[in-house]
Amino acid sequence: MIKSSFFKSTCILAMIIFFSACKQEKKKRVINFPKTDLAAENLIPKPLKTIPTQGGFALDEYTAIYTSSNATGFEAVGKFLSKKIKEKTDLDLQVNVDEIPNLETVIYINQSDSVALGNSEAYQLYITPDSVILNSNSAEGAFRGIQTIRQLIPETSNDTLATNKIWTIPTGKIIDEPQFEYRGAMLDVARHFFSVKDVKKFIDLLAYYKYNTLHLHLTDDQGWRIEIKSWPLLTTVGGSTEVGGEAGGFYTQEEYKDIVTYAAERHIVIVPEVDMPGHTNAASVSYPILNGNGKTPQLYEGTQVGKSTFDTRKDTVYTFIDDVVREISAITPGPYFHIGGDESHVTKKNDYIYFVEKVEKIVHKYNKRMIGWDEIGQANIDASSISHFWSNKDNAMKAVSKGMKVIMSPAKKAYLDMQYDSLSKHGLHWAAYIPTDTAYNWAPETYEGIPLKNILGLEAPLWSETISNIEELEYLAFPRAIGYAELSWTTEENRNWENYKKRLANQAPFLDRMNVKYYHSPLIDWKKSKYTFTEIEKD
Ligand code: TNX
Repeated sequence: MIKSSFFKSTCILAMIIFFSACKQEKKKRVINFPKTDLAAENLIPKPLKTIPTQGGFALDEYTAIYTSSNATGFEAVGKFLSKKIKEKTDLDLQVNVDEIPNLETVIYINQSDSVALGNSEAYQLYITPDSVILNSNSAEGAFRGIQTIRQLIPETSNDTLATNKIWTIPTGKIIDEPQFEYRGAMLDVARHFFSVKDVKKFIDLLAYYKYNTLHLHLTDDQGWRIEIKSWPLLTTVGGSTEVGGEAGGFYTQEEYKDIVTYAAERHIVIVPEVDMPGHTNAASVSYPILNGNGKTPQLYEGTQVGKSTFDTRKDTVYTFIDDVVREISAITPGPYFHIGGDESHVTKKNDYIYFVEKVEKIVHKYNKRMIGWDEIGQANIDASSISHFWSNKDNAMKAVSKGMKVIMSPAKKAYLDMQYDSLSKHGLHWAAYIPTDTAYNWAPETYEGIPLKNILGLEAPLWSETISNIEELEYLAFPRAIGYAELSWTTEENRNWENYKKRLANQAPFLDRMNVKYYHSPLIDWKKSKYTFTEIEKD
């Protein structure tokens, strides 16, 4: 393996030298000195170590991409980078081709077993005037690394001085790896349904900031959004409406698989959530036998919580849950299954505990690791299960005492559906107002004394009571989701609001080019971009 990859690399190098020698007739390029260095930069999340050198790598039509070809997923990472460079610069960079007559500079994406790259998402980037070398021991790490390359490519070329268009990347070295293994966002597609296209756009944006998880809140009182073949009424009845009374909707299993694949291509894992035993009105309207609140369930288009519950003492309920967990697990390659478990205000405490313990066994039967909102810490569950801390510290601490890991989503700091301030167009404020600086200026590492060794990572949930389309989603999620990306990747000593603020301001051209309707927080001196609204619309 190692020998053959060494041989391949040597051949590629020989080819590069050979082709470089054959390009005399090409016009001389003039490389502008880069305006920024690696440290001043646009990079979010901030890398672990950045060592700038004085110089520039010329990205232009004579650049090619080579990847390890015998390591799983590397060529796909190279192709993804090429596609993104095309979208940004209109350059067509060839990937792993044998013949490039005028080859001048190379981006090499290389599998490396180096000990320094023990974390599968770690990568090292060496940028010199002739080459960009990205090393990682897995395609996942390489994928994180190419986001750094994307962010280093300037939005505009220096075509005024050059005979051909050149995008100058500052030279230097970056050594990087994430602090937390779980870096997630959540989208509530139950209160308002979001199309596959919307979810994919959200995934694209998350990938750019090195997120690795998207949690989909697939069911709630107002809607059931995932096809379950053995219980068809869940979607035809339970998916037929949403908050405010619009038509609702649901993902067929094929559509869900499409989302999962799209996310996997971006090294993002989908975490499916079926919220229970509360938040189950839509399921109980579809199949009243499941209902445990003693009332006749009816479709619900409001936004109150805590009124529904499954009948936790009925066998049929567990047969139902077995089918649901089985069908969803079969189309979910990721390791997690989220059972919800929040705000079951009309489930008796004993029934709640009995329920969570039984459902944990079902989740294990289908080889998934259970996640539940922090209330599940009250049950006697396994150390492998994960507490999703959103409001109750005592519950999270109970989980810690069982040796469980915790995902940090404290509503006061990390909820994307909280309003920025009292003037915000969308959002709620029951937990807090969360302006852009408040969202950034806290430390998940030490929040409420949850021990760092128990923290699996951070997740920013976006509940959708007040948003019903992608523009509204973007208004609440951006720019705050960019800050949460940094909180979960970058260590505390490496974070600083004043420095982050400048890097965030530099995201405007990217966000504009992606047609993201982000909240123009007055705290940020947003960089002007060349894109006008109509140009973006044409894309
Ligand atoms: C609380 S957070 C909820 C959700 C709401 C959200 C609104 C949690 C586990 N439950 O049902 O949508 O507040 O901010």
